[in-house]
Amino acid sequence: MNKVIVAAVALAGLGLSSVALADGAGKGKQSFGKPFTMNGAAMPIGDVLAKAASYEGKTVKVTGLVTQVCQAKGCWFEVAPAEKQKGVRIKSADYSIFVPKDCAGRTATIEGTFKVTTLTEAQAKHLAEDAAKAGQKAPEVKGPVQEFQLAATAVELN
Ligand SMILES: [Cu+2]
Repeated sequence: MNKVIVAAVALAGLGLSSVALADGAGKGKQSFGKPFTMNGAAMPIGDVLAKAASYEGKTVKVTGLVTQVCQAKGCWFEVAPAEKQKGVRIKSADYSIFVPKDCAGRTATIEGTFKVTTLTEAQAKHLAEDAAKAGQKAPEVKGPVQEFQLAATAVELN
């Protein structure tokens, strides 16, 4: 039963991401999810991460560099102040946002709810494997990992 569901979700994800890839070929502006509801400029993600505890559970509008993307389905991506810096993992609040798998290096603006969470070693491993490109080895993961997450409702890629 589980396998059937996973296969169905994977197929749905493939369909959606191939549409997104076709749209994203020119790397213009792309929007995903619902419209933004917060007016005003997005905060640099570094400002939020520097005071992570005070943003726990809050809805924020942030911007940063896409540093990693789920290579399985594009169902999550990571946004950081700069390459090789700790960032925040962005997932859609209701698993409805799939971004192009090649969007690393682009600037993203996201609205969503921020939280600090702890991944089990198994979860962290799974996500590291998702991020590894075909033929690449996932980085090793040991023990639980603290991470920042954003449950996104609106995403814009530039
Ligand atoms: Cu994924």
